[in-house]
Amino acid sequence: MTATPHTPGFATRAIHHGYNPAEHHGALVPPVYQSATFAFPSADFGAACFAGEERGYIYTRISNPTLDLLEQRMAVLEGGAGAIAFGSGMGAITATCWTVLQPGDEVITDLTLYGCTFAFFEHGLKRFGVTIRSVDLTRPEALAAAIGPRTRMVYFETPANPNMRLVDVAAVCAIARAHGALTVVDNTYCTPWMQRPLELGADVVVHSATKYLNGHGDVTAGIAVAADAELAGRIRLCGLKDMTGAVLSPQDASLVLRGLKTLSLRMERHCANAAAIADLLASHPEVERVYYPGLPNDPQHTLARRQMSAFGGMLAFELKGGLDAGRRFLDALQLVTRAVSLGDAETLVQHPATMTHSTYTAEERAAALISDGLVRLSAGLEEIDDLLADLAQALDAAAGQDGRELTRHAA
Ligand code: 4LM
Repeated sequence: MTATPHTPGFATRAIHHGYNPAEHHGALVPPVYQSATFAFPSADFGAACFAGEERGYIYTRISNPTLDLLEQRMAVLEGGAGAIAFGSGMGAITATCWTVLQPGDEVITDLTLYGCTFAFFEHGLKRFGVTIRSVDLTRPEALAAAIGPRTRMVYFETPANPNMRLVDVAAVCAIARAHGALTVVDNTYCTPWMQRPLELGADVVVHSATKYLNGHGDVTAGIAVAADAELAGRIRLCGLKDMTGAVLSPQDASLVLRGLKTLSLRMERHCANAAAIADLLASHPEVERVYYPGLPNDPQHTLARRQMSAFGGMLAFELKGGLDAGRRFLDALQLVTRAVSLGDAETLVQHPATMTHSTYTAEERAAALISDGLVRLSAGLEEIDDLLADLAQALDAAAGQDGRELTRHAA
């Protein structure tokens, strides 16, 4: 009787997949191949590599052994056929689009996108003859009504940055596929630890690896993972090599590999801290509304339970005092850090309308359902009591109350 082969779990793969120390002089930590170019053993071998007849490293803008390991690990964690590493999340997004889009194509996006992704589509791609149409993808029937023969790509984030809108990945992918369109999902907020869009029918997943995947705020990086090996190959040779050149440095790839080793542990803590912060905010009299899919009364709680295995480390909220109260809140914080980006060990708070989403005009922001008073929070890894105390005193300051009184009703 032969034993069924054991499939390693997520955390094990994030630590071990694709690397055998015995093949590297026993080095426990994968070496950094800090080399831009690679020597060919002969002219014929070099030519064969260029022709795609031999598998060999040529030049780091195409591939590199350290990047290769990161790509293999991300492909297996997302359940894809191939991954391509980039120097930033925007590199991954733009390279994917440059690979598959032609003038005359249409892209359907959700109403809400990260600010620079919106700017790339709306102020960038449009100049090259691509039509961008924003549709409320939280209602799959709206996509079914809007999609047409020119629609080449459906693109969204779930949860969306910054207002936490959730899109039903399986429903949207099914409609896109039936119309011959590719679905590209930005999985930055979730990471494959808690959501795997390729398993729900998406064609490409993109990431800002700057965020949770690296997790330590010291690298900008991006990843695209394709369900199909042929598409992954085209994104590498067209989108990365020729169209953007947005290559990740081997040193930075090794930092992302280090980050991946603790992804599971970190995500558990990010999620637990976010849940406790959401509870504090939801019960605070100065808070108008909390956007966090883990709250049982959140309109998208059921969908979150269906397609995510946890509720994540991100949330957003509006204060009763609007924009002015938000400014007072941000300025009163002492431990929680005022900064853009997300997924770091430090809890970060920022104001989308004047920071990450200031690429939108006021009208565009209103259409994207991003209110001027919205505050976004990325729950870090600090002790939760310290975070709750700082947030409570800042909420009190935002309301113009005395700090000690405030802390009492937050308890
Ligand atoms: C931020 N975000 O929100 P690079 N996709 C998503 C993102 O949140 C981001 C990118 C792509 C923020 C940066 C300042 C959902 C970035 C772009 O920054 O190019 O790695 O990723 O605070």
